[in-house]
Amino acid sequence: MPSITDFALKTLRLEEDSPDLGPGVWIVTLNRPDKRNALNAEAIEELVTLFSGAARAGARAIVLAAEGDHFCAGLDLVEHHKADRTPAEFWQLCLRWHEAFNKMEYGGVPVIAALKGAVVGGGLELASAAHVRVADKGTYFALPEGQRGLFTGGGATIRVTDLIGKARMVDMMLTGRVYQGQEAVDLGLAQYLVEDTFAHALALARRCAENLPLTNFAICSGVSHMQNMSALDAAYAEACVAGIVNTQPEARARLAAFADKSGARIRPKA
Ligand code: 1HE
Repeated sequence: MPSITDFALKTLRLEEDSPDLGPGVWIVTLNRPDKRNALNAEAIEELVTLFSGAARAGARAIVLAAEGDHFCAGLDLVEHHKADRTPAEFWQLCLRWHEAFNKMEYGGVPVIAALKGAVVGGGLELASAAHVRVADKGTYFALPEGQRGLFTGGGATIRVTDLIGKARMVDMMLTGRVYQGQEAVDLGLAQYLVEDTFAHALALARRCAENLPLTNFAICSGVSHMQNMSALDAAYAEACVAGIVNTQPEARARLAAFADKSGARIRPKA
């Protein structure tokens, strides 16, 4: 089977297995800064490839970063305009967006998005498929689809609505409302507001990479799957996943450390 590093990426940059990053920590960088990292069809295919294979290729945590001043300007509107797509063609394209973002959300590897500047339209759809979003004071979130005569096609109706609720989602789409700063964090669009989003995302990724891979796999796929189920089925699935994860032999040393009092205790922040 070809390795991820065999693919010549054009719209993304991948750094992996660097001693500077830590074992299993990958950096995936959106790399079309001249186009504000707008997602063309090629970028979506590269995201599908990368996130489909990351777990099997040994990724233990991924920072999703961006080159330039903006995280992502969403759908490549110029490509879309020039392609003059039919409804069927755009439907198919949206399925590839879903494939890419589902591979991120359900792929089992923690993805930490280091946000900055515009996180708009499809850029917000991409960010909302990450497990953790880190923003700075210049980061802003919007869904300009309404203004452009468009509709979301990369999962915002599901993921952004999950994050902020239906009423705010519809308001963002109808009125072009922009959220930023602490308000965006309070609403759930990001979990952290920091000075240096890349440094913070990398620190979080390193911390996640210290967890056992099976535990991360369960967190970064199980929680999402269980949300899609009825409460009764989710409880059953949770017990089943816990049955596997909580008896993994790799966890025994960690449990032994707690039992012999050498393991770290959980304390409130100083
Ligand atoms: C683009 C795109 C793009 C920039 N597609 N080329 N998304 C939007 O409606 C957001 C559209 N973009 C913007 O509002 C602004 O570009 C930004 C706020 C993100 C950045 O502004 P700025 O002043 O730094 O850059 P700019 O001068 O507007 O653009 C610089 C270049 O990036 C320019 O290309 P150039 O070749 O003329 O230099 C722009 O054309 C290009 N560029 N954004 C294509 N989005 C699955 S459905 C999802 C539906 C959606 O995502 S709709 C929301 C689309």
